[in-house]
Amino acid sequence: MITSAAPQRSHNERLKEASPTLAGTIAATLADPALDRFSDDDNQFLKFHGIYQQDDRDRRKTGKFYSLMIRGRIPGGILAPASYLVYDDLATRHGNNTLRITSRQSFQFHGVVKSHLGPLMKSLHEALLTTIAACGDVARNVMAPPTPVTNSLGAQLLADAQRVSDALVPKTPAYHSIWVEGVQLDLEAPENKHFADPLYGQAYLPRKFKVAFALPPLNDVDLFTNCLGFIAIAGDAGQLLGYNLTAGGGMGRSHGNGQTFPRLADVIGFLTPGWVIETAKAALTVHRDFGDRSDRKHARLKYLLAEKGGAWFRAELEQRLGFKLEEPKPFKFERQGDLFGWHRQQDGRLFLGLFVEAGRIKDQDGYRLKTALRQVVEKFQPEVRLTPSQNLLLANLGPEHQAEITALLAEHGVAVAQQATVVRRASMACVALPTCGLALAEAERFLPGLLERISGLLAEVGLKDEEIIIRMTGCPNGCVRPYTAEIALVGKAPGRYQLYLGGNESSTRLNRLWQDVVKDAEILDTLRPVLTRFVIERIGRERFGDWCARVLWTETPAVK
Ligand code: SRM
Ligand code: SF4
Repeated sequence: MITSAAPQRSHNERLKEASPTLAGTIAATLADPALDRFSDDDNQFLKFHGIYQQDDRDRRKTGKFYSLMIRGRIPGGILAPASYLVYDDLATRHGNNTLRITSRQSFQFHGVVKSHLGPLMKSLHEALLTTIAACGDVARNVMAPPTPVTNSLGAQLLADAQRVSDALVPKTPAYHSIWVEGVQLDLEAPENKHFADPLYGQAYLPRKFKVAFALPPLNDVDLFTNCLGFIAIAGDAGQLLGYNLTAGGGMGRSHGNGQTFPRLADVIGFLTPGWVIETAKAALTVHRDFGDRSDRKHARLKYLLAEKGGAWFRAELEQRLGFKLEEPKPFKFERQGDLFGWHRQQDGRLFLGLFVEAGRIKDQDGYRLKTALRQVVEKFQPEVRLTPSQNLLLANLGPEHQAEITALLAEHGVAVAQQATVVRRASMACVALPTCGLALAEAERFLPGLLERISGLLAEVGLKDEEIIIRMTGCPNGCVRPYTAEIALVGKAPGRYQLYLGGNESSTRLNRLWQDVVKDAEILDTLRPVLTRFVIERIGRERFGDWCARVLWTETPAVK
């Protein structure tokens, strides 16, 4: 009889099982000043602690210059003023004096050298902040709508997001021992050698797991791109009835590997608010138990949904929960994005939405956003909210301070009215070069200049004030969710991008590959004829992405 051998577990799987505390030899390396970097295996463990070892790719010709990227765990992107000031201060003292708002409502420090890592992490901990599970094969930062709502539904939704985030944090003792006590765990001690996380077990998940909450009609969290989603369903009186559960979304793909693809999540069923935590945990264990542990490119939950189907997932979930989900309730997403400028909250106080180009809070030339924000937060103590579009909201401000804050920002070159063109405000770029080890092309450093030229092109073809959602990534991993944008440029090689067209305003549709290779210098010439046709052929106020889906897709076969 011929039996097929079980597929071999990947190197990462064997690592996790061999060192389930995720301690590795991080503390020992940290304590050794002669070492300028962590070992390859420790790099894998570091991710679970929210840390990536990187090297400056601009300087590779002259050698490898290592530094660390550190990512916070900030559920819903909500920070008390004191916490914001800690992040700001640590970026100045230990990082490259910038803070990077991520596309999942967190902060990243870049450029932290090894000798600064320990002090930075300890200071975060002392301020009751954490980076645990911001990266790694675990549940990542939980997203939730950042726009302030003071009704009970909004508050309950944020509280649920926070509770889910807390419930999915791994319990390893290594985080505390390394970053707080500075002690290398004894890996041979039985309690460490045989440590098993109560939720994740010894091998954690096959891959990352992403959770988001959304409040229709706004889909500002890009809900369907997440592994697991909770769509709030309101009753007639505006109360929270419960959530529609979604599962199996994800963006990441690889060039030349047709087995990898972006996918929008399926709507699975409806649950009442009391079941949120148990449902999130049960869904995570479905990924834990069934995800592919032999091929990391095929290990996301989305591939299980794609191959086994939503009904299978629902049945697995119900079996673990011990009850049947209700059928999904009707809902409708209409738009995404942030509100900029001054807005009144329902409680009479104000919030201020600030556009942050590619999420980078910095001081540069006459634009001193970092200093300005520090002064505003110190003086007026707003709650700070990071948005999934890499922007920032200052919430709970008294109307009496509006003029003074506007003036203070203006003194630092930060405008409150007309912060950026409409197309720039709707854009996102991933970090890419010089820090991201996976970048094939520029993104954060290239998009601002490109948008300048695209704005010119839009004016030229008669679309001056047209909002078109444009996203750029340095590789196909999809870190700013390019596959739901109206126009996406996905890095293929230095100076070369794939061009995708046809996402929509509510982020409920994937775009399609329109051109496989566009040189950076030719992007405008490639877009010009398409935009010109759009102006002639659009129906009424039809958006660019919708026109692409209605017209372009029907006349042109999808590029393979
Ligand atoms: Fe991402 C890997 C940056 C959101 C899909 N991502 C990376 C790494 C860590 C590169 C690496 O593995 O060496 C990047 C670090 C760059 C740097 O120098 O800082 C990186 N990802 C980011 C951030 C900072 C992009 C940004 O400009 O804002 C985002 C951090 C979010 C956070 O706070 O947690 C970020 N990454 C995303 C998203 C969007 C989202 O989650 O909503 C995605 C697509 C959604 C998804 O997961 O499917 C995403 N990142 C990936 C992937 C592809 C995973 C896959 O399924 O194939 C990788 C590569 C990997 O994991 O192997 C990746
Ligand atoms: Fe790096 Fe690619 Fe993610 Fe951009 S999309 S940050 S290049 S992994």
